[in-house]
Amino acid sequence: MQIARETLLRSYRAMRTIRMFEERLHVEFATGEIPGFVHLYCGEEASAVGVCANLTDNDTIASTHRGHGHCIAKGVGVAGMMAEIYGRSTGVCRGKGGSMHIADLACGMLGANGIVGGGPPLICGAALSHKTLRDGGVAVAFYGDGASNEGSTLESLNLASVWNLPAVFVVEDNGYGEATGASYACAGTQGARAAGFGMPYIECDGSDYFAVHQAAGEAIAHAREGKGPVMLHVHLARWYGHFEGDAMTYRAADEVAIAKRDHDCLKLFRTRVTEAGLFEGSELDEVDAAVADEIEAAVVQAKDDPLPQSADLLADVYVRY
Ligand SMILES: Cc1ncc(C[n+]2csc(CCOP(=O)(O)OP(=O)(O)O)c2C)c(N)n1
Ligand SMILES: [Mg+2]
Repeated sequence: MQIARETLLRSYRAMRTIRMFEERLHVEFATGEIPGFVHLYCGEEASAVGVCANLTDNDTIASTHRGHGHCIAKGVGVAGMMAEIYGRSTGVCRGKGGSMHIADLACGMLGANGIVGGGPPLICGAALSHKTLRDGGVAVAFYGDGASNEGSTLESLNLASVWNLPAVFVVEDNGYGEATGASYACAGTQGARAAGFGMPYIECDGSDYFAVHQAAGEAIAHAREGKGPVMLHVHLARWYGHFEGDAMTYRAADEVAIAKRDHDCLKLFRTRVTEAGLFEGSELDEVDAAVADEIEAAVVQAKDDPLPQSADLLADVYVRY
């Protein structure tokens, strides 16, 4: 499939933004200025971006505790995200959500989620809304291999199937749930699970933006055409620990080095588009420089922004319908 040049450039920028956002957080978190936990998405960028390149603001996604990449890929602003992570009142959730609860309904980002397996049920609700309102929207849940074993996830697969919902279940399989290997924790295969619930299953290499874009395009088109839910299984590697501070003693010494050398989605993307003559390396370097400036400005601003006032504690927390 031919992907428009503009889409490719936007996708490259989004992947680079995720990479630089996360690498900067890795440095900033170590200073102790960021409250709570952060879980970095570095190495997995092509999954969020390849999927979201097939979505519009009318489509909805639900994310995970490792959610920064999904937010950026769906169009949440970097400055508001950084301020949120620093707990500032200028953050997208006014500083009350933090890293694991970033949401921006204006662009269809229903939220990162500290509850493993929390996204799939939300996506059933969103998909039911799309179907009932006939607005043409598709709802996508990103969740990990660990989350794939949660009862809430398995119930959601069932519900989406029996209700024939316009939903896509993206299993981001990085091989670990915290320190536990997926080969130890996950029975059977993801494909057999999809088949068990009567839905199509597609798998792809998550380091290859083009492969993800193609596979997600097929899955999302299927759901959008009213043919029901699909499971998309994306194979990935995470470059940092489960959380910042994780010594990763459960991983082979060279595992991350090999992933960085052979499966870096940004390097692979650059090689492919420059060899095809679609972009000059210098054009992509300009994007990198612009993103670096954007991240720097976001960090400086976030550190300078005010904390929420205690009088605002309950504002925006409870909603009456
Ligand atoms: C319901 C629930 N159980 C356990 C946890 C603790 N926990 C946080 S992340 C995580 C592992 C999740 O693994 P996976 O779904 O593969 O996502 P990854 O971290 O690999 O991106 C666990 C067990 C939690 N936050 N919520
Ligand atoms: Mg995992």
